[in-house]
Amino acid sequence: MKSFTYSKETDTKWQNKWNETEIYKFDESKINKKYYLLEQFAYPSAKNLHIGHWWIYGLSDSFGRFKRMQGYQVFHPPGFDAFGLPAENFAIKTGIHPSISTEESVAAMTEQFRAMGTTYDWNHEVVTCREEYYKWTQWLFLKFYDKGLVYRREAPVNWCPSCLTVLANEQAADGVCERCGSEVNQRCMKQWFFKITEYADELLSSLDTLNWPESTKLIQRNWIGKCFGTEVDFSFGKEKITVFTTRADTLMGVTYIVLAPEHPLVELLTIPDNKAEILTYCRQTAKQSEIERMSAVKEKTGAFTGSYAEHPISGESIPIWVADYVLLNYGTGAVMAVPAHDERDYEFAVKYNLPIIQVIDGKAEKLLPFCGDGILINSDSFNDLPSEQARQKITAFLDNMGKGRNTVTYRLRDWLVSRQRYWGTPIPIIYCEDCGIVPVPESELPVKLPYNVQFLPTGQSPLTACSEFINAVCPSCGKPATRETDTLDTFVCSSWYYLRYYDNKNTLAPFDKDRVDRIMPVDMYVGGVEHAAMHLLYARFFTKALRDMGYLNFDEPFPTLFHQGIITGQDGKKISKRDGAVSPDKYINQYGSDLFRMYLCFGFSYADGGPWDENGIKAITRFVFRLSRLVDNFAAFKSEKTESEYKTDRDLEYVRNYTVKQVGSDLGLFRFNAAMARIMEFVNAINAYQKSVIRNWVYEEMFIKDLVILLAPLAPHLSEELWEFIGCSYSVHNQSFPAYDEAKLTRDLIDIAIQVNGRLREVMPLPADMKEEEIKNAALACDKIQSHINGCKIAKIIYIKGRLINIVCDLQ
Ligand code: ANZ
Ligand code: ZN
Repeated sequence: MKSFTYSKETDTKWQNKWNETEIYKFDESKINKKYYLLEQFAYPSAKNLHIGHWWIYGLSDSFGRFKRMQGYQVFHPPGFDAFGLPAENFAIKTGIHPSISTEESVAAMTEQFRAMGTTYDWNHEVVTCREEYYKWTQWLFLKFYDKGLVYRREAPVNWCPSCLTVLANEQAADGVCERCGSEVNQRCMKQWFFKITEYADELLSSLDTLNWPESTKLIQRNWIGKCFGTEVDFSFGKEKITVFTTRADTLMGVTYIVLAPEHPLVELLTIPDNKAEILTYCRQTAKQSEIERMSAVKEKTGAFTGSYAEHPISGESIPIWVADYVLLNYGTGAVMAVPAHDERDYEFAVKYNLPIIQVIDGKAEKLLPFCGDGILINSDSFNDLPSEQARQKITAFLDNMGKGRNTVTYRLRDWLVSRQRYWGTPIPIIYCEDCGIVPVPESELPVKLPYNVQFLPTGQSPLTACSEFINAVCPSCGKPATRETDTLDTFVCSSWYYLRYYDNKNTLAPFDKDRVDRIMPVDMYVGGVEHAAMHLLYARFFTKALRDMGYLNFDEPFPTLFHQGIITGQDGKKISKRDGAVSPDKYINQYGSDLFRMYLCFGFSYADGGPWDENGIKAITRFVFRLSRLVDNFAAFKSEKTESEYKTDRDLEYVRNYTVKQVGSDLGLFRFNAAMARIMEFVNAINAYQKSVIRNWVYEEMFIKDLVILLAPLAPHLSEELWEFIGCSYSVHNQSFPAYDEAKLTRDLIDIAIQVNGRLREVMPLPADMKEEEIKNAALACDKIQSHINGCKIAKIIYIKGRLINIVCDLQ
């Protein structure tokens, strides 16, 4: 008799079969049962899938397999976020063209995804660097432009001196480049922006509707940073300087005004004598990053414009300063300084000898600055009011005079999308000397990335030196014109990819509205928490904007989100290509891919991750060994015996039902490690049964089948091989997830005597904790009892707890 084996060859055998039979092809006729499972976009920079990829995509795939078995038509498409800096830097180093290295990576990763045994439906693949995709990224850019949601302006931007490109605020969050760690500085450049701020309020409020981890919603809330305050106008001749404050209650304590060095009024306000000093100061500021400028520990610096503004209530003259601790992009770019009650203003006032007027009485606290709320003093008619009330009164007072108003500001800035790089979606814009900014007409899309360019470490995009690309004809007047040479941040590509998958062959539009409506929203989005403030926010913005343009019918792309943890190296740092030792290939070649997948499932918590440790693989090897012996034993026994009646085994039934119930809930919650542990216990229980004296193969087979089905999501090839080995027909992956019997979920049974009109007719072993109603139902469901009742009307049922049931009928 042939014994069961599992190896790498088993993987290949079933991968081929799955391919031939297109088992994972999405069946459009079953769209009403769709379940859209999506993992974060794969980035094809590495030539090999490393453990991190297996972790993200392999385990999420197991979740998808479970959903299939629950009867869903799972839509699980693969894709590659294929533009980006690494391929271009690689080209500068090696001379290999980004399109070649990227397509090679895509091909290699595709092979590996197949080797992993994923349920991907490759018919729906999306690769962002291909013309058929980026044409539509450009198309969408133009739609946003038409709608006024894209604009170009001169802006101080985060510049990474090592990557030689601009970074979004989100990519320079700690003042260092997210990619290379270099310190970021500021530059002023003409840049393209998406007006995400227009959606700040909705992006914030609809967070409440999302089934996301609370911590992630909080990150988005803070990033959006909604803040209520007051705008106050200080007049300067005919001009007015509007400041934003959250502390209108301190208005009578203002002793100077500060403008951001880049504020448009600075030039006008600076008196001739002070021009030189102010100019030098503003130039120095430009060299620093926003983060540096906001640093609490940095010594405050500034310069006096020589001008004074009029206080809106007292009419006093207030000196106007310029200082880098005020940022242009927040509030109005100007503040009213209240040194008695604000740390930064206090420090500044002490340094430059400016007056300090206390207007809030902090009672207990005697030292200035006192930054809390309190009772107003030195504030004329507003004296004695508590801060909160004073804020309202003062704002209303200003509003009445037309010198102030309630306002809301957001921390969120518009999304800067220009990148001075080659390997990205070209921005479809032409500059004409006569017509200015002219969008490329739809019929001329895509604006193709030219192939023949030079990759040199000059800091300039290769596109700027590519005349074939730059020289264009103005679509509006026909004169020679030039193309925009910036490309789009890759986050633009990933802001809409989830809309393309289902309709990825569409050549007329990025997607068809009806089709997208049927497949969206994504039912489960699996991705890392690092995307909380970027991708997840951008994609939500895209969805909402496209809805308002009439292209979509829903508000949120990813109502349900799961974050997997990360697998770190032994040192606790994120695993990277450098950890060559942890390439999964050696395990896969040695043991087969399922062994590796099961180890990832078993050895770590998917939600938490943890440091990589290969020792646990042995436990899985032993498990597969025990499992193989179990089915060998079963097959041998079956071949010897004939089919026969069997006696149920209470313990085995209990473990079976318990396992089905637990594994079902564990898999639905990504608790793969718990599911694996339950399945191992189930193997032990079947093992014990095989040693019992009343063993019966017909009975045993039911449990073995369930076992193989339960294992299928976690070990797709191994289970398929087992399924065939025990004589079942292809495919285990088309089986339903087993049901369990709640009644068998207790080991403690008591015998209940069942009488009909006082005569004992049956004894039923029932769970000790079964409720009266359920026990009555169980008794009535029994055939033998029904035959004694014989259709007669039941007068009453008497139950004596833990002992008997007497069914009283009107016997005719
Ligand atoms: C007067 C005042 C008095 C302030 C006081 C604070 C305390 P949050 O809460 O973070 O939104 N501010 C306004 N615009 C600014 C800018 N562009 N750059 C730097 N600082 C700016 O902070 C709001 C407060 O930050 C505002 O309230 C303003 O200072 C300052 F006792 O106005 B306050
Ligand atoms: Zn023109």
